Amino acid sequence: MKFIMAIVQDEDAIKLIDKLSEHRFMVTKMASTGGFLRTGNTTLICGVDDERVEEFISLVESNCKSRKQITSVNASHLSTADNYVPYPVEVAVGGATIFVLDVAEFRRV
Ligand code: 2BA
Repeated sequence: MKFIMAIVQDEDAIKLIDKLSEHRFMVTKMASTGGFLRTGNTTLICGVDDERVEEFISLVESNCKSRKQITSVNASHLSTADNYVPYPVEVAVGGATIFVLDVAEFRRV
């Protein structure tokens, strides 16, 4: 068994969870926040049988879009201690960031 952690955009989360459930994957949804954009995203954690990992990943791939977001960063070369100069940068977020870990033991009690 593998432990999969998939970080997805909030906009994709509900549809993806519906699809995963349809395919009989067990999913736990957690609210999370991206460290770079400091905006909300969704982390799904799932225990998946080894032979179904690729099926899981292709469902994530087909239900999570890449989107562009604008964020402000500090232009340090233009800023002084009391003069913050933000400038906009565009970043591409997603489809999804997926971690697949080996499970040493899985029990339901
Ligand atoms: P955020 O940290 O808010 O990052 C949002 C997007 O900003 C990233 O999209 C990436 O395109 C860009 N980005 C992140 N850190 C950057 C940096 N230091 N400099 C320039 N651009 C940067 P994604 O790569 O699709 O990541 C989406 C979300 O997935 C991230 O949200 C974070 O919550 C999570 N994530 C991605 N890689 C991760 C990792 N190696 N470990 C833990 N979480 C990760």
